[in-house]
Amino acid sequence: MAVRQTELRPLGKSVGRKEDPRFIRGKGRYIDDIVLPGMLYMCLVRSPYAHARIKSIDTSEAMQAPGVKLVITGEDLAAMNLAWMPTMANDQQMVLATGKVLYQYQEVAAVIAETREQAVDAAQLVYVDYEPLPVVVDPFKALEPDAPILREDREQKSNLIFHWEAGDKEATEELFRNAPVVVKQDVRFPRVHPSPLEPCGCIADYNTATGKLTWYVTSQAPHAHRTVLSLVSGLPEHQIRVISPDVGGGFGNKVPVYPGYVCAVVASLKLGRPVKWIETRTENTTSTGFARDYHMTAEIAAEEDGRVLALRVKTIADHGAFDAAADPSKFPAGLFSIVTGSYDFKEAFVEVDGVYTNKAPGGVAYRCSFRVTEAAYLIERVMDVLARRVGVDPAELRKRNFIRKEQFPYKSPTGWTYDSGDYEKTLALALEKIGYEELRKEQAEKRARGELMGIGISTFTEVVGAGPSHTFDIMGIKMFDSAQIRVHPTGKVIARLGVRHQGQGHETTFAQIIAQELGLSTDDVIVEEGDTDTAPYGLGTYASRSTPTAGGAAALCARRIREKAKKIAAHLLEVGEEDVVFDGVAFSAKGLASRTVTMKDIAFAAYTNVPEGMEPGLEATYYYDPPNLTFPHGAYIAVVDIDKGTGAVKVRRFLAVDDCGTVINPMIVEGQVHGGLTEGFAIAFMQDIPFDEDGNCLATNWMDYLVPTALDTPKWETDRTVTPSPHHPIGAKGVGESPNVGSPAAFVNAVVDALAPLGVEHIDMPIYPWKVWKILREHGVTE
Ligand code: PCD
Repeated sequence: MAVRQTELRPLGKSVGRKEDPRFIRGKGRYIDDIVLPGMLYMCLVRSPYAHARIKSIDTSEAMQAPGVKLVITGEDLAAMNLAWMPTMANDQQMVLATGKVLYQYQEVAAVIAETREQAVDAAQLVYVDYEPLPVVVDPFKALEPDAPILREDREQKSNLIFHWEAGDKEATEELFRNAPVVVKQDVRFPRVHPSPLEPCGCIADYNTATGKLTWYVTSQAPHAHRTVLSLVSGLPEHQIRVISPDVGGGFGNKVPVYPGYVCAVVASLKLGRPVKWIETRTENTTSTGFARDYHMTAEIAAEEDGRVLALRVKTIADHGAFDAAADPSKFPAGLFSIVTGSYDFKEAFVEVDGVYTNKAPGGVAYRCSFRVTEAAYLIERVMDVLARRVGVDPAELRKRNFIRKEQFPYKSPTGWTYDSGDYEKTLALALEKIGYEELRKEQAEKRARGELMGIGISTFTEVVGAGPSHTFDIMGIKMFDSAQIRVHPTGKVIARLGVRHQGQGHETTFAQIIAQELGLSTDDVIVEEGDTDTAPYGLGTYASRSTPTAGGAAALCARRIREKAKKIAAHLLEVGEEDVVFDGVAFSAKGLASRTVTMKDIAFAAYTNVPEGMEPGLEATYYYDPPNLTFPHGAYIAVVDIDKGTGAVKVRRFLAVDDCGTVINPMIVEGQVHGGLTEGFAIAFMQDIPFDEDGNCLATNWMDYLVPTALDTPKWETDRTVTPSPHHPIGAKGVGESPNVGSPAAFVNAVVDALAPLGVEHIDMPIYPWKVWKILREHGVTE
């Protein structure tokens, strides 16, 4: 049950969400709700081919169509030096195609007209003459010596984008040579899509009189977008104001800068009128930031009893036509090297090869700190393979291999320093709560009767909260975050942060942190994000980084205010500053509890009655550069039953025990977990974006790319343990991604466990009923 917003000391309470009244009543203000006077609409012309030379583009008929103001092609952009733009991963990407197209649905021309319908109609009248080229959709084939080289702009000798390694190769080989047990498994993480309810879109509004561009965009990282736009367009940064209004879901899809954004800006600059561009669902699914698409091979070297020694991983990463993953620049494969997970491996060696193919660009961190999901899925899957090989129960195998709580801060063989954790405790709670022993008994009885029941465990560790800035940057922009707090004379507060929520509830949780530190209630604090003209610089919301970074900034910023408040309190109480105590609600004179002043009294005094020589006012800004990332963990258990006739998997129970350190708002954390589990469930059972060999995308909208409904979704059970982060100002770790990161392995492990009596060791996601049915048929279980 949610508690009232007026309560004091709100940290750790399920305060009702401040944003809900407007979202629930349809009063949110999303990008397409904004209508400006004189606004034009843009529609993009896209390629039907996955790889083709552009022989010519004829825009004359489109230009004559009713309402059309402008048609832009790649050649027009080339004349402005804007045909290509940098991606956030040190690659470059075509804005509008020149010379050739590299994936189906690639942006080829932009048509701007008075109405949306006119723009859509006129786009049909742009005639492009294509000469098809050989298509490569399989990343393994793309690496073969005779494969066509896709990126002619890069002087590449092959389609390899990068080769990246972590860990100690020699030491790992050595342990493998002498290991009593070695298991090996190929594991695919399919290409999936973040699919926010609100697709991408923007309005570019250039004022020819002031020279100022106001860019409304559904963005997870408004400041970073402002800087990138300034660098790409040459417009001075202070003449660009980015406003990210309410965001209808982000999930990593709204981190990159897309070609449509640049075209809308160019159109507004040229026409001096606001230009709106909103994607359709198909445009979103086919051309913006896909995720995953990792082909991984893992080997574990272990003792006979299942104690692990070393891990070796080789991965082919399909990045599509441009490397547009928004990864920190030192990490071409993101934070994938967290792949040793919760286990005390002595050594590990990880390799990733990034590859170009004729698919839309991406590799974005869909509810994932830059490839952490792939890593967690892989290790949790192969730990089960090992358990089966050595004949040890998967829960017991995990316990034998956990990093123990005394080992924190723990240095992993691939170079991470885990801040804190108590894996045994979290798993023990999960096993007890789900009734593991009884479930195993039930399973044995069912197996004896030929029924298929499975139990799957995932005890993952995540790494979230990028910075710190000494290691993390995006395009050279260092990763920290910020908060600015202004206390008004009546004790009411406006706080602005450098991040930008998309439904996570920052208006409530960050108000809770600030209210807690200042002795106020969340009612007294308004949190505002997303306007670069008002908010301090920050890197945005993704990678579960807002709480670890901006959450830390909010606490420390409030403490900065409290320091000044204490001085004013001393003045009001007529005692020395050292004699003032704060109990979370009021300031009082030591030993004189009856003489108190509240933050409200102090706020008023800050503007009317400050001690002599003190600067009036009560506000502060804090840029927080965290000393380390935070490492949340969890123990998830899935219980499934498989229908022998149809191969359908029913998730009977799912328990998620999460540990994200200090919890700011338990209700919001539970909501985050429910949402992420629903996505993990969809990934495990129903989502993939396949291509045919001509590069035609076969899942272009929500009829083919399935999004779970309330009917499909299992009932989620949740619980938690609390192991605070030792370095975070309030001990909190991120949590938003954990359920998406941790759950796919639990589902798949459960299905494989159910099918284990048939000798099944692995099934690749998505686990469609027909895949299971085929296995059952091959084994004569079903007709
Ligand atoms: N929290 C609390 N406590 C703790 C932690 C946390 O309370 N300890 C809470 C906070 O404050 C917020 C939330 O919870 O409110 C979350 O957080 P985080 O974890 O920090 O995170 P962020 O940063 O804020 O966010 C991000 C995430 C991500 S990453 C994603 S995908 C997703 C999630 O978030 N997205 C989304 N979730 C969500 N939700 C919603 N509603 N929507 C969306 O969109 Mo990426 O990378 O971008 O891919």
